[in-house]
Amino acid sequence: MGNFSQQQLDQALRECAAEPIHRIGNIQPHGALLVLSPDSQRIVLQASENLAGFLELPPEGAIGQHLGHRLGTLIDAAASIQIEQLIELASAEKTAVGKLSLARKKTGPDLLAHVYLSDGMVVLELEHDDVVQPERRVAEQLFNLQQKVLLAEADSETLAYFEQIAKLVRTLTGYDNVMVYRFDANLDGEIIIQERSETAPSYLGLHFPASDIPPQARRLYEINLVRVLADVAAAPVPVLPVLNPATGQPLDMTYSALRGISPIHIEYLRNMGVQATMAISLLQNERLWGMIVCHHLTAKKVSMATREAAILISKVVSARLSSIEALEQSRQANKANLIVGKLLKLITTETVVAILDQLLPEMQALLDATAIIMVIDGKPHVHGEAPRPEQINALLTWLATQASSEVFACDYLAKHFAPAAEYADIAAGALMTPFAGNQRNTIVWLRAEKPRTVHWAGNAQKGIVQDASGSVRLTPRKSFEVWSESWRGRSAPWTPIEIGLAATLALAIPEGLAQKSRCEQANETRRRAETAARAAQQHLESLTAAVPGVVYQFLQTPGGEWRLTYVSKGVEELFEVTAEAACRDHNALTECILPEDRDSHRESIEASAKTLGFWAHEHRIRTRSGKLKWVRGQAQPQGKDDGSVLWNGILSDITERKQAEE
Ligand code: BLA
Repeated sequence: MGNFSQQQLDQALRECAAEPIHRIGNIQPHGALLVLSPDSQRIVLQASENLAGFLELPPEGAIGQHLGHRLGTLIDAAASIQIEQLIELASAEKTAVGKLSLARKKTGPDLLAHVYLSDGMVVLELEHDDVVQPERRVAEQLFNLQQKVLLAEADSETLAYFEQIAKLVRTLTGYDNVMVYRFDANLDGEIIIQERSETAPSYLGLHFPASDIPPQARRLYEINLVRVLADVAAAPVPVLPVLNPATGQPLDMTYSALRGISPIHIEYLRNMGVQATMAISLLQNERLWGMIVCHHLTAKKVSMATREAAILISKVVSARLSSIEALEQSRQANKANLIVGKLLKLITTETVVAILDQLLPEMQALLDATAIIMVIDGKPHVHGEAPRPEQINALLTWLATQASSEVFACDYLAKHFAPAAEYADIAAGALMTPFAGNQRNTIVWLRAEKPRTVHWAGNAQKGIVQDASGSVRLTPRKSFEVWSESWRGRSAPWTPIEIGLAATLALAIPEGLAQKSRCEQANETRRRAETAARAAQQHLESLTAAVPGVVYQFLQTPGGEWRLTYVSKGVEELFEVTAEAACRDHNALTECILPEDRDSHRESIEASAKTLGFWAHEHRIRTRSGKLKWVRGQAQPQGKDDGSVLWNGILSDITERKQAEE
């Protein structure tokens, strides 16, 4: 045992899932069934082999007839009208139940009818109204239920509530054992409440693996809310002909109250020592949340009225479960909204790092995680008790291969990603939001290991068998003796609400922050460029300060305008004009030139601009304070592509030389 590959086990599970239980082709023998054509003729297309026990007519006599004609001798006009009314009701409500008054059938009990539609055809299921279960009691019990439901607090899944419900179901139905069975996120289940007779075994607190109820059965139970199996030992009755003439397939009995139960499940119940069952679906927002499973140690039929009451219980409890979830969801959504609101408030004024400092702890707490990693433009920002950076990088790389458009949730990382075993104590579970945009923006929550011992009802491994050909099959295990397994490397599972919250946050937060981070990066680049420019300027200043005279850069625009683009500090000594004033307006310098030297000065510059020849000129200036000075200018022009000319040059004070010459 236990030496099978995952592939073999998956194949075995697929085979269980492929059994078409809703088209099983038979019913339980305590009732009979007729399939009628959708048209007004109501021609009988199929009938159960035991029809004679209910309508005193063998199936071969009924098939091809229509209700109002030959069958008319059995189903009289009054009953025909009742059936038509039930069909009308079933068209609106999926199923309908009523008593038929059959004039001919004076002997024996009345007939109860259950009507539903199947691929457009009408299915009429008949049962004898002989169950010793006074309807009045059912009504009383239902009244009781209403009261209990109304009095119960509506905001938590309290065990006390389910205990009440289990007690109610037990008094209503009389089963030996009534259990509330709840699925976890992995679809394994646990008996959370049990109300039983002394002879029924206790399963309270025991777990049952997901494979006990294959996926097609779960889907069916989301539609058909109550299943009754009256006797595991009763031979099922075939519906004839096996293939429905309209569909070419066995009849779709999704809504049936009499459907024969899968032989695999019957074997399961036999192994458990159970002879009759009823199972009531409990749905939370249309997903199977759990079931009320009823066992009886001997054969047991329930009346249609009781079955209808069970459907009502299913609906009432399901409505409550849905509203509890909705309440919890809106509570959590409010918390998520607060976080998003905070982000919006901070995003314009704070840096990404400062925002993350504030948001990450709250986001971590929201999903009850041990650590959170916010990946912004591929860069992880970590908060909480997380694995080492290189471990996080490896984990993120692996998670990226799992990414899809849906939230990825895993409560057993090491099973799928072996290196995670090293740090399971701090990160055994991970939940990752879909990548936003084409950037790797995502949020990853990590959860620590939650070691625990799970008590199973039997070891499901014992039900795995290999036949002579080598293929592996799952069969119901023989023993339901407690079998304990210690769970390591797993975290608490992620609930649908948490997964929904993560999806909500994923919409707002990583992209917003990535945008912000890109802005910050752009700002940072600009700031760096400015700093670099300032540094270069200072460098230039320190160089030019060491040069005697004035270092300058002078520009003639394509339009012929002149501008000093740079002038060193020396200009203040030479011209008594600040460098800023000179750059603002070069006339601050040219106005100092003596009027008789101005023309030659201008002409020499124009000539240099035209020929791009080296410029050299000597002229006199008078400074603000009245000093007369000789200035020599020399500069190398450069012609630019746009037609402008740029000179880099030096102005020097040659007064002393001139005076010496004179
Ligand atoms: C169905 N299995 C079920 C159902 C339950 C369980 C409750 C639904 C029955 C119904 O709605 O009437 C399991 N029964 C349990 C559990 C308890 C219980 C957990 O009493 C706890 C107290 N079953 C197996 C294996 C397979 C399998 C290995 O163990 C498949 C290979 C199949 N289970 C199986 C099938 C059904 C089923 C096919 C559908 C039965 C049907 O509705 O026809």
